[in-house]
This record gives sequence, structure tokens and C-alpha cells, in this order.
Amino acid sequence: MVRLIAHLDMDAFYASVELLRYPDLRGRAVVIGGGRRHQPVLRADGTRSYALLRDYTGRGVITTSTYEARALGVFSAMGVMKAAKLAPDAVLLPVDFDEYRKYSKQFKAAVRALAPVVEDRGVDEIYIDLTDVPGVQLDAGRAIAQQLKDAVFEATGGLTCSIGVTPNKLLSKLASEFDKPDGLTLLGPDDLETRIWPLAAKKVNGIGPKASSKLASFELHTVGDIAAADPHWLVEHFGQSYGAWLHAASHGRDERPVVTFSEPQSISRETTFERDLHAVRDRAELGRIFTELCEQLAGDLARKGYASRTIGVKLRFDDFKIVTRDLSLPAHTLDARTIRRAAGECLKRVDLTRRLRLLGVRAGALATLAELVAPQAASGADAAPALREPAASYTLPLFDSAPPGA
Ligand code: DCP
Ligand code: MG
Repeated sequence: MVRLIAHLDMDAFYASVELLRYPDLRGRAVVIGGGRRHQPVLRADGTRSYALLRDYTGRGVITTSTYEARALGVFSAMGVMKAAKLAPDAVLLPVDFDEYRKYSKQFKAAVRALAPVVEDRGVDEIYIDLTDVPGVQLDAGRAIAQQLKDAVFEATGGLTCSIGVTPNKLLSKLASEFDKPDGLTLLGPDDLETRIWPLAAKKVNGIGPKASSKLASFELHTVGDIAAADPHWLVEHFGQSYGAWLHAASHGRDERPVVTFSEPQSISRETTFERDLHAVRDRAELGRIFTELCEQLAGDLARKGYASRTIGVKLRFDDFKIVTRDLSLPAHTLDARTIRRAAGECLKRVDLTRRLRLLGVRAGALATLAELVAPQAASGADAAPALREPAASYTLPLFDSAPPGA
């Protein structure tokens, strides 16, 4: 039985989500980015007016563009003003990460319902191990891949994706791009030479700008060039592990498993006191423990790579009654002081006459840091709202105190 791994990547993801609510923009060059100004304006007659690239001034960066805009040379990470020179009539829409996360959850759930072995790789892509899906070995995964595409389209109300199916993650990641958008590409071992070797080395996930320019300095430009290089020579120039990996990767070998992992709903810390504490009489001690819990929670979030938008407290009184309170923040955070302040607000809403046995702090409404900052991190000026515009009462930025290990 051969392994069959799919890589699924949504097509022009942010832009396609926007087109679901602004269907009148279908077929037009549309770019997403440039901060949060330039919202569409609803006119009295029910039509909308949109901002155009030609009218933009600022330092914003494009997060993605429709394929119509790409045809004009406008791509992710390009400055909006530069894009305006190429496509002055393209429509500019602001980013709305909450909306993209919502659709991200929908398409992933649709996939999991058909093929449960899913590895989450961010907001718009996943790997799926199809090996054990009944019947999959008969057609190398074609039928199930088509079903996945249909299910994603159905569940999201019209989003398309592209899928590559091959014996491993490395090849599938490449294959999913071959036929974008709305693509479906199956590759077997025989396709290595014809389909993979002609690709530029930097197309391979794991060959970044530094490695690819070093490879180029040795006249190794394509995957096939690397495959033809002597493995000992590769190790000599790129080190034992990376050199060996380059050799294996260029020959289409990759044994990495699909790592399933479901996102936690919340992360919390709690402690039962040595003796019951009273909010007034043991104020100092309670305050110290409370702050420490918040700091530990912030550390947990940072270590696990999450930020939270809902902070809650849990108390158990000396009569064993449990009370919880929570508070939604205007933006995601993993900052200890912001968490401490929000948890303090929650505590104010609890009757603290009885003594306490236990105190806990909980972070819910989690988003991965990858979702919140990347890939915008690269484009600085257009960072996620959580990073750039913390709202009034919680003015601490996401990384106000450096997370451990950062
Ligand atoms: N993204 C971003 N900044 C970048 C690249 C991407 O904010 N420099 C965001 C917007 C994309 C999403 O991540 O919609 C997914 O990235 P992809 O590289 O998969 O790009 P798209 O899904 O937009 O297009 P494609 O059809 O090529 O997959
Ligand atoms: Mg995509």
C-alpha cells in the first residue's frame, strides 16, 4: 500500500472570501490590504462604491490579489502604491481576519468530515493523509480529492481550492500549485523527472532565499540540478543534515508523517491554596498568586503559539461553589499585564465575601500566532489589527513583554 498525501491550498484565499460578500466584484482585479481604511460604501440605491488603487496613498502592503489582478502583475507583499501603477483601476479592500478565520474553520471541518487525518498548516492550507481512505488506492486518490474540492466549495458557499496528491508532503505541496486555481494534480514516482526536476529550486518548501542563492552560486538552479549533484559534495557545502536533505528532497523523498493535532479551545492555569484565602484579609498574597497565574498563562500562550481574545477567571469558594466570569478583549493578546488587567475586571464582578479555595485564569477564543501575524509579519506596514491597533482600554501590544524564548 503506497502512502497518498494530499496538500490542499485555498485559491486567492482572502480575496475569494471578500468576493463572497461582494459578488459584484467578480471578474474584476481586486486586491486586499493597505490597512483598514477604504471600506466599501453602500449607496442609497443599494449598490456599493469601492476604493480604487489609483486613489491610495500610504505605505500599506498587499496581502493577496485576485487572479485578474495577478494578470496585471499585482501580487502578495507588493506595496499598494507600486501596485497602483500597474493596476490603477483595481479595487482595494481592507483585510478582515475574523472573516478569513471563520471560512478557514469551515473548509477544514468539511475536509475532516471526509478524511479525518488532517494537518493544519495555517489559515488556508492543510495536509491530508488519504492512505487509509477506503478505495483510495484504486485511483491514486483522484475521486476523494474531487470530493474534497466539492465539499469545500459546498461548505463555504463557493470557495475553490487546489489539491495535489502524491506519495508525500514535499511533492504534494509542489503539486497543489501546478494547476491553480481550482486545480487537481496527481503525481506518482514516474513524474519526478518530468514535473519536479524542471522546477526552480526555491519552489521547494525548505529551500529559502539564502539556500537558493547559495545553490545558484554553484550553478544549481533547478531541482534537477540538485538531484544531479553528488550527495557528498552537497554535504560538504551545505552541512550534514541540510546537504543530505537537499539530496533526498530533490529525489522526491520525504517520509514526514501528517501530524494531526486539534487546536485547543482554551488554555488555563489554576491553583488550589494551601489554606483558604480571603479577598480582603489575604489581599497581598492573593494578588501575588493572581499575577503569577496570569504570567504563567501568558508564558503558556507564547510557548504554544497562541493569543487569546477572551480572558476568564474561575474561583472555588470554601463551600466548594464554583464561579466563573469572563471578558472579551477588543484584540487578541498574550501579554501578561493585559491578561492580568482583564482577569482583574472579571474578579470585580464576583462577590468575594466567602474565602477562596482555588483561583484560576483561563484564555479562550484562541488564535494561533501564525494566523495573527504571518505572513503579514513580512510586510510590516500592514500587520494584523491585533498587532497594530490595540483598542483603547487595552493599549498594550501583543508582545509588550517578551514571551519566553522570543
Ligand atoms: N498572505 C499574506 N501575505 C503574503 C502572502 C499571503 O497576508 N505575503 C495571506 C493572504 C492569502 C493567504 O495568506 O490569501 C494565503 O496565502 P497563499 O500564498 O496561499 O495565497 P492565496 O491563497 O491568496 O493565493 P493562491 O491561490 O496562490 O494560493
Ligand atoms: Mg492559497
